[in-house]
Amino acid sequence: MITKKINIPMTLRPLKFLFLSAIIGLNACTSSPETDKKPNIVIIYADDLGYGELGAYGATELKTPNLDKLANDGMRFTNGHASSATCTPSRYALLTGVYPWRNKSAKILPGTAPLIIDTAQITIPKMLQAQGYHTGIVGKWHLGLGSGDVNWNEGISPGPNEVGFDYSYIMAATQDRVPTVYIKNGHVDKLDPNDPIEIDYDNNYEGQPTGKDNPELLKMKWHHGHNNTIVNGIPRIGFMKGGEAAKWVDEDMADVFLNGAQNYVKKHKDGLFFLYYALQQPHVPRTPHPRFVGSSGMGPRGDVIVEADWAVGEFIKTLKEEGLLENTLIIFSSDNGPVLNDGYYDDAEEKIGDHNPKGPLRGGKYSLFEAGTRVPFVTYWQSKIAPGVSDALVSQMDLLRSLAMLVGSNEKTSDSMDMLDVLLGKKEKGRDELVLEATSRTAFLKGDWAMIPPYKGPAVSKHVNIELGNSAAYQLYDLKADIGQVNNLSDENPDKLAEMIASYEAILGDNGNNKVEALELK
Ligand code: NG6
Ligand code: CA
Repeated sequence: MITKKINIPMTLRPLKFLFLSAIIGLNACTSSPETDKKPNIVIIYADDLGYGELGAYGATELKTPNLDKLANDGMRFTNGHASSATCTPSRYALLTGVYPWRNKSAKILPGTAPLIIDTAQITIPKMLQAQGYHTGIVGKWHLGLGSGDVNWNEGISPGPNEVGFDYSYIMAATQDRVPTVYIKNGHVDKLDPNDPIEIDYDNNYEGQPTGKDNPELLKMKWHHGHNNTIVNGIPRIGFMKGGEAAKWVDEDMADVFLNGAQNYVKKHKDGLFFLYYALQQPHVPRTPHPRFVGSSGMGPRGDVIVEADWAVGEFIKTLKEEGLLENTLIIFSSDNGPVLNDGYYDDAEEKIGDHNPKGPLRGGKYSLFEAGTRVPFVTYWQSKIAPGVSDALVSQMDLLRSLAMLVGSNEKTSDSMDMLDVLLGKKEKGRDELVLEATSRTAFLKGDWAMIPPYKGPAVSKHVNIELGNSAAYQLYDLKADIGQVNNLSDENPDKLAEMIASYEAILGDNGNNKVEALELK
């Protein structure tokens, strides 16, 4: 687009937009029936992708041309946050618009956990359904299924279809957890009824090899945890029996989810649709398709990021071919920050070279420091969003209310704020404040400041080698001057600290907790 070449500061962007609208003959600032048509909406959500992982966010060693194009042709947010430094809580907040710490079940879930979204609760897909959208999810779920003791051989409910998705094609939890099968609209896909599935997170099934006892059967070795049932030569978390024909092939997963996403939009192109395309990369186990092995020079972790970038490119190509790209709002982000060794020996640390997954930030996945939750965050809508960069503070939790505003819905939640104009690049000012969560602890952002209350527990997780944010004292950082959170100003600036604590406690109310929950890394 012509606009790409013109670099105008954010403050002048409204002018830029008018100017460009004039030269390209569009009148994007006044409404007409055509331009007021509701868009299709797609959320593409990566798993464990860090702030510094994309070229558009400063990566130089890893090539991500498709995501860079999306970011450079859309609004690229430099201060966009996942709600948590781990997956389940972030996904809960994304879909429900509610802080994850309000729901005590919003923690990293085993594959057998019950659904943690109340089926009466409003969600993005439910809100959009009521506005005439067809809604689908393809990819990682990790929000629990059923109401306890799921029989995997029958209808699995409640799940995505009961909280607003008309169509679902998912993995239940994570790629490293059983059950290692795809679930389509509440039924295990390709299940042979003569080979029923059993799942147990505590006890193995008799005679079944495990990662712990049978290292000779492994093509990927476990580093911590991940030593239960072996599927496809990869030891998992949890025990699984049966379901041979239904088991996924990890190396095909990117293609399977991509095809699912492409088929979904092809099928629903004539009406309005919402697709939540939840990528599995670069979460462990990192299993690039052979086409991508070696593509990054960084081992499997880099290779699956290249693979994810390719998949996003292919998906956007499909939108284009189907004539849908003009009027589809695409939101791209990640559920939490990066981690290198997350439980398998896969060369992630050894081959990282000069790539810096967290960019200039401190911490990573599981951390209360910025790299835990500050992630790539991009909005793209060819006919409505002019390319730009925004420093506004935005949270994924705000999507519910913002998308409601976009489509004319009155739905609101306790915590989701209307950031529509910010997401569309029409307004510069984002949130004033935001509570962050990481493994049941919370921290606080306000203005340029970050405050982390004292927590017991290790400063650094030795397994994943990440600074968790735990300290005996309050931490206070001026992110404007110190984005790397090096200088703790809590002693120097007691007034600011007191102000931060007061605002934070006012939001948390009875949910305030300074107790540590030990990070469960077996
Ligand atoms: C941890 C796992 C880790 C990953 C994480 C969830 C162990 C030792 N570690 O407990 O590998 O699966 O849970 O990641 O089991 S998340 O992105 O879904 O939150
Ligand atoms: Ca994750």
